[in-house]
Amino acid sequence: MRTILHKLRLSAGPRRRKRRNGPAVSHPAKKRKKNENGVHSNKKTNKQKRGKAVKSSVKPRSSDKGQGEENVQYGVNLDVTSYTNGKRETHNPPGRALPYAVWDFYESGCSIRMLNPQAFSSAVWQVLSILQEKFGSMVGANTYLTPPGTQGFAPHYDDIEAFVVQLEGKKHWRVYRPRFEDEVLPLVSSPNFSQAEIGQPIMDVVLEAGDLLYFPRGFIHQGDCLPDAHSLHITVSSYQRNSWGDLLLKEDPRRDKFMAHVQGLTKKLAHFAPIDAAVDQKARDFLHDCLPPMLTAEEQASSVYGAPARWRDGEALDVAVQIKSQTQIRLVRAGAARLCTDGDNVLLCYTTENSRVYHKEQPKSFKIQAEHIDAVELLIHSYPRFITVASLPCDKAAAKASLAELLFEKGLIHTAKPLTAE
Ligand SMILES: O=C(O)CCC(=O)C(=O)O
Ligand SMILES: [Mn+2]
Repeated sequence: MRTILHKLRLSAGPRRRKRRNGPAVSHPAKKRKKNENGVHSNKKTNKQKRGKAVKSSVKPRSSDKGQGEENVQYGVNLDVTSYTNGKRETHNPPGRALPYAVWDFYESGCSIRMLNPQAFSSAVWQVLSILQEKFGSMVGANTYLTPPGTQGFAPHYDDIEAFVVQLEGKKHWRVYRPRFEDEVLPLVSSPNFSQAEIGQPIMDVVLEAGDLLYFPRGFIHQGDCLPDAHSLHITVSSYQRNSWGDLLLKEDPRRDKFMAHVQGLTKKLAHFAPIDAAVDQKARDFLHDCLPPMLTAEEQASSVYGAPARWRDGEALDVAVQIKSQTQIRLVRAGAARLCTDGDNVLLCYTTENSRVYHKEQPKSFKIQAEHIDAVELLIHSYPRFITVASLPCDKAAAKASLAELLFEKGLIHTAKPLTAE
């Protein structure tokens, strides 16, 4: 990595080596997996799995400078790619990538992708290790070096959250929305797409050194170099295979047991979580927000507002309206009242005394005696049916009558027929 960067800086203009026409095709393209864009993988290569791993190259900062010390292997640490006339090719020869040959590829118009720069640069290692701690997920990186006027990769999406930082030169980026629902936040990277498959970009920008571009996994992207500038960028990747879906996909014999346990706990949670209290609070807020019910003329006439009580000659007349045990009653409206618990008390919260001006009145409620609770519940659930006072489930007839009178006075119930004075 150091070697390449170093040389690039020294030779900012085109190199004077004999150039091939177009991308280097003299090396046989290595056979690749179809989906080769998921290159931020934390998976081991087959070579590493076999134990013939690339020599561990994480070294102290001072040794980053050592030229030619790192064993950079094609296909493991570095890819040589091109995308010309809609054709994406990889030109990795077998074996070790030596600067001389890599620069020759670059001069021929190929892009150079370094797959794990953190293993070669302590600066990258440091940044990634800090991000890894902050994100709480694996963080990886690739660097991409692209010659002027070329493109090294076909449009594709990756399976990682991508933070593209432009390090040198410029790159023209086009970013596209996920095309289908099942490509939103995908679990795996895409194959290469043709230009016809991807639609119109939602972002078309040129990044310059120091610029940062973020796109979530699933967003199709392609980057190309303008004729006047090369590009070097690093893509920092995070949250690869880190979703709940990935957790559920883990195959482990203990998974079923674990899932059963989680389900059991989730059910128990409903018992312990103060869901009822939360719903009560929400409902009380709503009852306070409500307009008072607007009664029809008949409803008015059969409610406290139409009761015959009046004042004459210094005396209240017809106060004792006759609610009898056979009087049929119902709430004035569904939703005009709700039983809510408040510590040890049960309150009836109601809307009938609300103002037509928002929150002009305080929330209205009153305490319901234990002997009345079931009866209020029945009234609420019976709406729109009328029920007789006698059918209220209170132990004593007096309790039935006192509840009916209380609710009538508050304007919460009305009778099937207007009441008359005794
Ligand atoms: O630079 C390019 O051509 C593509 C880079 C890319 O796909 C990436 O950074 O994820
Ligand atoms: Mn990509």
